[in-house]
Amino acid sequence: MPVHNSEIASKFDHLADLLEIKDANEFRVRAYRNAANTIRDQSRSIASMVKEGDDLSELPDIGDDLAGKITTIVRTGKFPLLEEVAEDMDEAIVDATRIPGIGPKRAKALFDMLDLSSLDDLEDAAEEGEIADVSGFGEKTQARIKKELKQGDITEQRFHLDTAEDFAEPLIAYIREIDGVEKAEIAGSYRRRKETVGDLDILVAGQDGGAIIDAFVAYDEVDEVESKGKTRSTVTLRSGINVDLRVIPEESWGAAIHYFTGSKKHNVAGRRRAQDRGLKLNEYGLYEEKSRVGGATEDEVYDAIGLPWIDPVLREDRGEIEAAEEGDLPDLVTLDDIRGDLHSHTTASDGKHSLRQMAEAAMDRGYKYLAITDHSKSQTQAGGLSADDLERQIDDIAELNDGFNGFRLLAGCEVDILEDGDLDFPDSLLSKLDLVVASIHSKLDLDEEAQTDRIIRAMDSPEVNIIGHPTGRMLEKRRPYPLDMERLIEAAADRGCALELNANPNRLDLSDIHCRQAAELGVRIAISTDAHATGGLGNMRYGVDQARRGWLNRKDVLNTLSWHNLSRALKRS
Ligand code: DGT
Ligand code: CA
Ligand code: CA
Ligand code: ZN
Repeated sequence: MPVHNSEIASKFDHLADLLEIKDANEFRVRAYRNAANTIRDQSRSIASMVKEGDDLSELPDIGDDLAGKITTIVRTGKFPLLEEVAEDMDEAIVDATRIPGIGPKRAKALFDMLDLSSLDDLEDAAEEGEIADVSGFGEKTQARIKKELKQGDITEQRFHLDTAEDFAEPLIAYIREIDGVEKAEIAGSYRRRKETVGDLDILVAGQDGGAIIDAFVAYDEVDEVESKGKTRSTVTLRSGINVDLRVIPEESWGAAIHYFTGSKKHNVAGRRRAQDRGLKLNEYGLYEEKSRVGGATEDEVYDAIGLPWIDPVLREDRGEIEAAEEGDLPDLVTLDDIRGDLHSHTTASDGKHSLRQMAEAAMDRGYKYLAITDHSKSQTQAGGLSADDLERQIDDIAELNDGFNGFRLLAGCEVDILEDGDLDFPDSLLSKLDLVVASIHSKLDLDEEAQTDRIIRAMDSPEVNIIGHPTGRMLEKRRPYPLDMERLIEAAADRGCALELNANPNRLDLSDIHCRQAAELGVRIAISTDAHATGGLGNMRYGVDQARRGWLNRKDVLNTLSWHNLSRALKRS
């Protein structure tokens, strides 16, 4: 089985983390991180590029040395440098980096200063108030560390949906080819398109369970077999993700896929409705007294409990059952409804491709428009544009647009929101743009009131159209900054400002719940990829899935509008 892009990328990221803990040269660390991003953003499989003899050093940020390392990983599945660096590494420090807000550098500093050797030590130090005394750390960080360690979930790994896909899709294709498999589907949180998944739940309809499971555990990427029976098996794949597989007879398909899709709460609600109707619903079927009355299809299951079929993305027991009962289910937005992308970067700031390359990639996706929103001047480490640079880019975009037919680049900017809520560029400059995304990239640790005020002040500028990645969360890495989301959403509604649903699978920021709250108050959502390379535009589908989990329909989403209507919607004043 070929090595997936996400595996290669996470090896480089991991190496960068370890090197940071070891105080390695900062440029070297950055080089590995950039490589990880490039690899993750590739729409093509790096493994197949290696197989075809493509020159990897032509990829952005990949030199001969990195190309060689990638080739080794693809050919052998191993990364000797990473193994070498990991050898004498203190595992506890590595674990500590999973506490949101504690990166490799800070984890190392804490362990050194307080002479710690385990997470238990760290928890004790937090309890005794020693952390607040270390320079660079305060009461707030100490309280956070205490809280995170108490929750005890920092060592329970969840997988980003895109990483899970890298492993799940080839696996399900393999399973469908096994003799005797009539049907196979991935259920659980994966089918509900949740932003992170704990494990994969695979359901197979077939007769000879034993033989099917033998073939399943023989799959190349299976690293460990935890259990193996006639109807069920649990294994761990190379990535560390667990897979639960169950084999059932085909006549139970509907009841079983319904059960294993979940969520648990949705199931419980469904079972209760069945009981109210004198029926029993479980993973094997629908029963009246002792006899089976259905359960071969999901439609049959829902029909028996008096409901239309409910899309898996809605099955969280957040009112979908009541809505279904009243014929009030949302008409969910689809990827086909998306007409363009409203947040992207080019080589002018920290992107990897030119205006023209980004435009062509957007046209290839069938888009009518793409907003170029490079960083503003304060973002020096991300190559932020000066006012002059931006003026020049506006001209360049106008010139390119003259040559396009039925497509346009929108001149935009991802303008930094400064500490006090001021913007990094004056309104007089921003007013020359088609669209302005305003984002926070610094001072992430303000308290809730200050941070909320800061964003609301930014929205006071009538030039701001969209708040970028509104909560700043990085899934499994950084919690959202403290924000009063209700107040923020109300302020956005009052001002006619949209909120972004950043489609990058590492962010998916806004959350499903906040998308829904925003839409209920009439706030439009921009589903944007924040692409830093042409391949990044492909992340749109994760954003759309998340929007669907947030009950959004087409009219809730800004970038389903034609350019004609969008240009009107962007005029706030
Ligand atoms: P995950 O893996 O943490 O991302 O979340 P899920 O939703 O995939 O949960 P998982 O893998 O524990 O179980 C898969 C589905 O099986 C779950 O969504 C609903 C069903 N299920 C599991 N345990 C129970 C249970 O105790 N009661 C009911 N009604 N359903 C359950
Ligand atoms: Ca699961
Ligand atoms: Ca499971
Ligand atoms: Zn951006």
